[in-house]
Amino acid sequence: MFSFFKKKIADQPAAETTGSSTDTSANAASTQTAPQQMPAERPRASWLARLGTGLRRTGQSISTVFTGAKIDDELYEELETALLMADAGVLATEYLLKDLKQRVKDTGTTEPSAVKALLAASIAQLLKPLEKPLAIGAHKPTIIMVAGVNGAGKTTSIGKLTRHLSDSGASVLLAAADTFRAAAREQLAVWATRNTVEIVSQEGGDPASVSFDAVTAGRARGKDVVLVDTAGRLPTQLHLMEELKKIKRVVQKAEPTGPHEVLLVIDGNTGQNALAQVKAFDETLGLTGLIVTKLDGTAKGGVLAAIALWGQSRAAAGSSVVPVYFIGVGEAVEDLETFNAQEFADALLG
Ligand SMILES: Nc1nc2c(ncn2[C@@H]2O[C@H](COP(=O)(O)OP(=O)(O)O)[C@@H](O)[C@H]2O)c(=O)[nH]1
Ligand SMILES: [Mg+2]
Repeated sequence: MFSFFKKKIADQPAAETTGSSTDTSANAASTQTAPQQMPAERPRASWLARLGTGLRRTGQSISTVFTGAKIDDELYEELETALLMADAGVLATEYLLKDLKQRVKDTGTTEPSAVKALLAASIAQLLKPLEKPLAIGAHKPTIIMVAGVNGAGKTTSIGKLTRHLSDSGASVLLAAADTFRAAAREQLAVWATRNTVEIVSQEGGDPASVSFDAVTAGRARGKDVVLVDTAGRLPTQLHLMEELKKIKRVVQKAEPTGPHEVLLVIDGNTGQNALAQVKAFDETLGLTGLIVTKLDGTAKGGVLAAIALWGQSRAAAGSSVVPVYFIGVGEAVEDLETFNAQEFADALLG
């Protein structure tokens, strides 16, 4: 059993302020659809196949460690190297090696090939706290702000999410708050047309004011979800990080309970730098979740282990873990799916 989104039904439905809209929407047919029913089930089996293919490069070098004849120091050393090469990071690598050795001892395993399954279990357990379904429906609209560096896959992921949301019966409004490049606005507009959802966009507009307008319009039109696309930026570009804060503040002004989700999109190829990005964006914005893209074709998918270990330290300090809501293994709409730790570990070492 699988559902793409977890839907909470609001205690009190949000008040509808106005009934009509006059803007240039891609499609006016997407009116209020209360997300009462569970979304349709997706073909998870074909996703698992794509996930396996996507993670092949990261998994291959780890898997070869287990082709030897015996479990010895050399095997563990090779595994250490493979995990570091996969960008699991020093701390997560140490953690996994220690945990694996304990599992080998506890189970009395003597075959290297059997150690691979133990590693899969160890990885699955480490990644498990990162699993969390994105909840839609507790607020109407649920406002989701999306940030990240240039080219991480923000706009594409928003497009894919829009499709999944629409398919599950939620009405979506897109906010083209990446006003930096005209092409970015157009790219989002293409996704809006493709998914027949409305978009709020402004030529030469200010990102905060576009966001404000979109949230206001989302409320007025009774949308279930407002997705705010933002321009790419590096955490070191302080004025641009300030701009993100401003967008968040302005969203809050338009809807005091929002934004309900602040997502960071990270490129799986980024390796250890991805963790630095997560920390920096979290410090500025207070992240509620992650989308990890481009896990296909990368040899650095181990970064999820590094993120999980960071989550452990946060949890130990009393903060909440920043979950991985979705992972992307390709450019097609079906290549973005919910993150599942067991599936990920199995696909990695399968
Ligand atoms: N292979 C692969 N490409 C992706 C994935 N997600 C996004 N892309 C590509 O990455 C490029 C940048 O994506 P875009 O959404 O424009 O990034 P943005 O600058 O963060 O908005 C585009 O060519 C996307 O098609 C993914 O999961 N796998
Ligand atoms: Mg973009």
